[in-house]
Amino acid sequence: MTSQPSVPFEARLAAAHGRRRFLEQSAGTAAAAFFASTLTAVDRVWAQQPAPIDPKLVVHTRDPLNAEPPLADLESPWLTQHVYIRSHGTPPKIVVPQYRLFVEGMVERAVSFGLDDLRALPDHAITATLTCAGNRRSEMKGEKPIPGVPWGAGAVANVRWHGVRLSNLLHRAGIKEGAKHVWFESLDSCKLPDGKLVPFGGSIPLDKAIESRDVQSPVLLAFAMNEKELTLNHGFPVRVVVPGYIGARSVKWLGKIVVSDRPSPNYYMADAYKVVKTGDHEEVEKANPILEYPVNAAICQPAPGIAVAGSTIKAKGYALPPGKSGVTIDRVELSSDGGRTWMKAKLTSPQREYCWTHWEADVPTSATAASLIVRAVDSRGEAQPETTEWNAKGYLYNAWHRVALKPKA
Ligand SMILES: Nc1nc2c(c(=O)[nH]1)N[C@H]1C(S)=C(S)[C@@H](COP(=O)(O)O)O[C@H]1N2
Ligand SMILES: [Mo]
Repeated sequence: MTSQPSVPFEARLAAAHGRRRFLEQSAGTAAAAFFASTLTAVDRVWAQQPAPIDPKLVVHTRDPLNAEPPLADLESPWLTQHVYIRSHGTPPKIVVPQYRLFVEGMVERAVSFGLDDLRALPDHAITATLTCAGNRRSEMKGEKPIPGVPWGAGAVANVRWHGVRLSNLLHRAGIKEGAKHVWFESLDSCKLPDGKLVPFGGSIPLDKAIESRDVQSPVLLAFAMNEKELTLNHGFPVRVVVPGYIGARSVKWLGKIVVSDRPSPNYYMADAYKVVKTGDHEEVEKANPILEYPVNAAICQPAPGIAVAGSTIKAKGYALPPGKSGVTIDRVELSSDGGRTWMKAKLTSPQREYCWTHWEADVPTSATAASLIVRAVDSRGEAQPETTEWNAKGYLYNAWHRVALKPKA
């Protein structure tokens, strides 16, 4: 399992990452010679370049990189073209021929895969929405200011993912009796509050990772998003995609999978990403790690502060069903009178499990209307709540989304 990647594959990678342009600029006439030289040298050069950032994204922090698109860029298309980036540390330097993914722990045989080995496995694609547990944190107001990236409602992306099924690798390794969890460990390096450097990691229950009662697991090891190679910022060369779970469980730059009888002890599983009131050590230790995300919706258009003009206002946005197998968006409702009366929006995209749905509406609006409000209801009849209880880390905010209007003078 140590074959060298072929030249066409290398050329595709170069194109996907804009490396060709970099090489032409920096090496001038030597570019062609550079391309003919060894793959290792080329990849090393690429890996040391700062990863390009989608210019549409609004950057919250540069190091680590955290950025989200303006909401206007999320009202369409269904497959997100401007995908938020949430990184806790520094992306690794990946040298493609040396890359290996290890599978170990409670398995019959520890195995490892090069990138070509992974690509030779049966290909699988899924569409799933990735969303950060901190999405909409900036709206959460309460007891104390909340530290962390002040996300708007743009830390969400619906993506067509291409790769191989996690269960395929697990079955190749053979899962031992008593195994209950699957850990993922990254190749990146993140600085913890105490200054220690650790790789990002987390885990999912084995039930989510393999098929049960003939239902295939949706969990994917992805190489590509929306038909393009993953970029470095999104986890090149391989990332996990766990449909239905908060983004933190979809580990980027995957280096190791460990099968275990307990959840991952990684900081981002055992400490961070929990809903807590005080954040005291004891409370954090007792709380369960967040897995599924809740039902949510946001208005992408109009932008806040728009003046009320006619008798209706055109509104567009997204609605996300909760991350439960088989649950979809049933309806989306809008109100311009503070939630007294509601009208139904038109759903304008597919309604699928693990995927957001787009909606639009012409909302009847009186001259004195001060806000537009949206709420989504899922296929089990559960509605997005009017409020979300404050929590110290600002996670899972899914209260009705409100956009302020400027009433007619
Ligand atoms: N290795 C690694 N994986 C990671 C992270 C990270 O910092 N390092 N961030 C996680 C979080 S919190 C989210 S929301 C998603 C974001 O994925 P994206 O940057 O591709 O949008 O990646 C997850 N996987
Ligand atoms: Mo996240």
